[in-house]
Amino acid sequence: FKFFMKTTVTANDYMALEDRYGAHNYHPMPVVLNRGEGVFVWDIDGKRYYDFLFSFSAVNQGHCHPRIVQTLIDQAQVLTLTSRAFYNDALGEYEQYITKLLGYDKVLPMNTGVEGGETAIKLARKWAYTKKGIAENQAKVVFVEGNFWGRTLAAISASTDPSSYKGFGPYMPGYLIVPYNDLVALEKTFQADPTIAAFMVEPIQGEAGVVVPHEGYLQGVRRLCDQYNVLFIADEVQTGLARTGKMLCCDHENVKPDILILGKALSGGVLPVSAVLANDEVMLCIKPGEHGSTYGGNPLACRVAMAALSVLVDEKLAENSERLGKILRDELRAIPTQLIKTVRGKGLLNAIVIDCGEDDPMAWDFCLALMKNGLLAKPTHGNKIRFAPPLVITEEQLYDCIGIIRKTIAEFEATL
Ligand code: IF1
Repeated sequence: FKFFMKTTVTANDYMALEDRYGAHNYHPMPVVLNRGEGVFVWDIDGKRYYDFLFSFSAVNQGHCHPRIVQTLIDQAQVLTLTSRAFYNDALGEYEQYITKLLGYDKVLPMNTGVEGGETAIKLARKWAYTKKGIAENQAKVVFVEGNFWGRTLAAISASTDPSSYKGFGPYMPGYLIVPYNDLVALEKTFQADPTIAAFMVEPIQGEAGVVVPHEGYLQGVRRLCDQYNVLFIADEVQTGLARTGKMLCCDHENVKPDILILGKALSGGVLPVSAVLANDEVMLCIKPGEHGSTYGGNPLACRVAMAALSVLVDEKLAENSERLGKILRDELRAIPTQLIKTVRGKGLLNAIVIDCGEDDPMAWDFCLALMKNGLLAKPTHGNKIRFAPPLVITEEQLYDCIGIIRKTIAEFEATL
């Protein structure tokens, strides 16, 4: 209908359409996708790609997982939204399922990841005033340098990345920033200020370029939070749900956060579904009428989330992620090249750092070369490229991808 004057519609037409009518808040790779299945996506010309960005790690279960999609269709034909003004027959079942699976008393359902973060901070503040005895409006939340938890005003107020926060002030008060992966600085901060309600952190920093803290960091955070009566909030929106080789990234250090935030893969990429989990001591600080969301906890989302979680369990995707992640890092490190400075990650949440400056277009150009050879990835912060394939990827497919990466590096270096 839009293209009625044209006989053939090209990728450029679709890109021009977005450029003309959509806000310019993204700079996408020049590829127009129209189909996805498992580890693959296809562009409008029928070319197939391995998706190594995996919709920002939201599609752990693979694109259009049949069981998740069937659940979506079945529930969509019955009941989609009731609002929380009434009970529905899916929410309680889902709440029981996810809390038993992850070992928390209660869950608060939201939609996007950033709403999960907002919810966690509201919970922490309420807890600080009602349980910790902090004076009204004095509660602080501590974040780390390089944190990323979304685009709302509360989230960008915590950001140390000018492209996230600059030009959007004034900012949310009551925040403190400490360096990442630094327990000494964290303890000093806790010591100096008795009005701290919570410390919020990603167990591995995603947007910052897959920054993995030293072993023992999360245990240290747990110990300091206990010692200073500060809530430990883990943002596992990106690291959770089998992405790093365990159901939760915190499981690697056998650490249990007081508040856990999940999103992204909680729906397997079909709907925005997020969740905040906590025990009663914290969760019951919020009373009826004090927090909510039109779509949070809707029956469609609940059924989809149960299906998405059960796929992770039934298909042993954490184990697959752990095993194939090791192969991927070993193989990438074995490539004889000057192009890659660092390979890092856990499970199938990985990144390579290209040996160039953050303003150098080399990583972007390398991603274009990967794309030409059938693998989609996108740089972040200039020179870091995330390699986060779907967790349903097989060993054979992974070696196929490593072949593509090797070949692309060889071709790319020949042009330098
Ligand atoms: C964008 C990265 C991925 C997140 C963590 C909360 C949220 C996110 C740890 C908010 C969101 C996104 C959003 C997307 C880019 C992206 C991203 F580059 F930042 F690192 F996935 F790889 N906590 N991450 O990573 O979740 O509200 O978006 O559902 O452009 O904002 P959301």
